[in-house]
Amino acid sequence: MTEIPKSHPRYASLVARERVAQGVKNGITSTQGLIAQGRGECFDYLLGERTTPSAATAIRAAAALLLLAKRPAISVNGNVAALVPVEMVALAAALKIPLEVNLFHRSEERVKKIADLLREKGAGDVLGERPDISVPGLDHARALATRGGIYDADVVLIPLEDGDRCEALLAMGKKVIAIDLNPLSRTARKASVSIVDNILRAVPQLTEEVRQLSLKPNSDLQRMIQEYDNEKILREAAREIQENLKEQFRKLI
Ligand code: PTJ
Repeated sequence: MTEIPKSHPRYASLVARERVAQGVKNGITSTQGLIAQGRGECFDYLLGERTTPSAATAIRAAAALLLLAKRPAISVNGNVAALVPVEMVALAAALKIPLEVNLFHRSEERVKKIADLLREKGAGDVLGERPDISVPGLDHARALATRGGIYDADVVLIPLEDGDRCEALLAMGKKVIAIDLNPLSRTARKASVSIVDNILRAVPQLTEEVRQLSLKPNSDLQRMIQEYDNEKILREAAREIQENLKEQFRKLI
């Protein structure tokens, strides 16, 4: 990996790039994952590379939803595994649930490499290597699922995904939590809770919220979910981008 000095003004962004590039070299991330990372970087730039107030609200609602779920599940793809393997293991441990590998550009070799990486980072149970059922309505490999995992879950966390599976999981009656820097993406627009933030910042924050909210009574969490309005959160995310751009252009012009 290229050594990035901590003093570099674009340290976090360059480290993320290195992780995804290394993920491709190690056979964990698809080559298409590089393009997805580039698109994400662009939206992060528009957001001002920070967890905005609307994203913080969505993260809190997501934590409440995961804690109230009877069977929550977490999906991991090649970009997620490259960027935040340790952090995903910590989130799964805080919720006491397995991680499930699910890929769009699926190869059995890549599924195994990701599952091995997660186990190496401390994951107890990793699903996805032996899918035994399909999510209805999808004609691609993302349909593959595991009974007892995503297939039977009532709440599913799907970071960095295209919109198809989000819609198919919703059609199965599940609640879906997305992490996606693009507030205009199909996933973000359809999800029950859309966290418009970089996964690097969002997942540690989500784990922290899970730990804190687990100390609260269920009635408090239920109230939080009742009061949560995802359309309003997306409108706020759009406004936060607008405000940031106005400020940046004011400096430029
Ligand atoms: O490993 P695979 O085969 O399952 O493939 C994974 C990718 C990400 C390649 C696949 O799911 C894909 O093509 O996704 P899309 O359609 O490019 O959507 C990914 C979304 O995640 C885009 O809206 C990006 O803006 C967003 N994104 C990219 N990087 C980040 C991100 N969101 C949060 N944090 C990021 N670091």
